[in-house]
Amino acid sequence: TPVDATGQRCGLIAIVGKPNVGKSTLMNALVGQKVSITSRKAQTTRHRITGIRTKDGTQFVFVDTPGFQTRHSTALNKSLNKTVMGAIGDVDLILFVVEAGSFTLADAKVLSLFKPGIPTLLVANKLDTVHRRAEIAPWLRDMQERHPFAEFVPMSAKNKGDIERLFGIVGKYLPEQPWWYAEDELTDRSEKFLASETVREKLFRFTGDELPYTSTVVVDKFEEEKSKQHKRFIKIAVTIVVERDGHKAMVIGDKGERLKRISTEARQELEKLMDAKVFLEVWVKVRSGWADDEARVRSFGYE
Ligand code: GDP
Ligand code: K
Ligand code: MG
Repeated sequence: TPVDATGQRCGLIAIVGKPNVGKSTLMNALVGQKVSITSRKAQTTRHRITGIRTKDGTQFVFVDTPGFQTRHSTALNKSLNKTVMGAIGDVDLILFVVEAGSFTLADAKVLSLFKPGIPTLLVANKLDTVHRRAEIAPWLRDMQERHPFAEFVPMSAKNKGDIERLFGIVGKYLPEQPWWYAEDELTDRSEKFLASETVREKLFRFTGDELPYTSTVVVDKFEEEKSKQHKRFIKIAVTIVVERDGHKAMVIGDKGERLKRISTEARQELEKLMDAKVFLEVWVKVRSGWADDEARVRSFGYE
């Protein structure tokens, strides 16, 4: 590794783990609240970069892996995981996130995919929810036997002090090299892209494994309105495109309950991400069905 005269450090850190362990929460906490600032810079690497934070002479480039699937070994899931693994194939550090005190089959499957040689930290997240703290030490010893983790970081992504401590630990693993991005760049993804990804993530979370990954989310409208009262006000309309009637029913749920949940959670997350008021409209459409089935179902972010 060439030593950089400026003394700058910079590197890629993958945040990996099964769904719901707190990867996105951790990501947001690490990148800071204003991930809304986007860059028009074309993607110069093969990596799926979602968040950048530059502090104390070090540029941390975090790679989020939201789509990691472990339950079914379908061809699609395999290819999805391959993409994820490809993206983290040459990172400087892996943050393997689990819930403190827990290690399930799904966690084991994710862990089994790691290539040897990349330093991996065990981030034992949600420590705040662990009531029996005495059980953490024996659990950590057990984890030590499962994988040669470089370090163990029991923490809570919701605790600011823990986040600061994590920066100190992660920084040591990043090589001395010039920064890749400007100091104030926080993501290389557009807000429009973030909108579709966020809805897609909620869609998958709330429909479980039944919904095929062939479903997509299309952004039909993304408009920033001029507003004197609010900080920013963004109107977004997206369409969830599914293949069959049955899938549409699945997305909409009983009395529209599921679609409402998807859109509400997506809107709340986008408001945080973009530091703005968001009006989100979510439509569901069957791509290859009867003309009658094109009847659209609407769900508002504001009730
Ligand atoms: P992901 O699917 O791995 O990206 O998980 P999320 O970041 O979406 O988090 C899943 C849930 O866990 C959310 O309800 C979070 O608020 C919650 N969560 C994440 N980190 C923590 C933590 O440190 N403590 C607690 N109590 N909850 C957390
Ligand atoms: K998530
Ligand atoms: Mg996530």
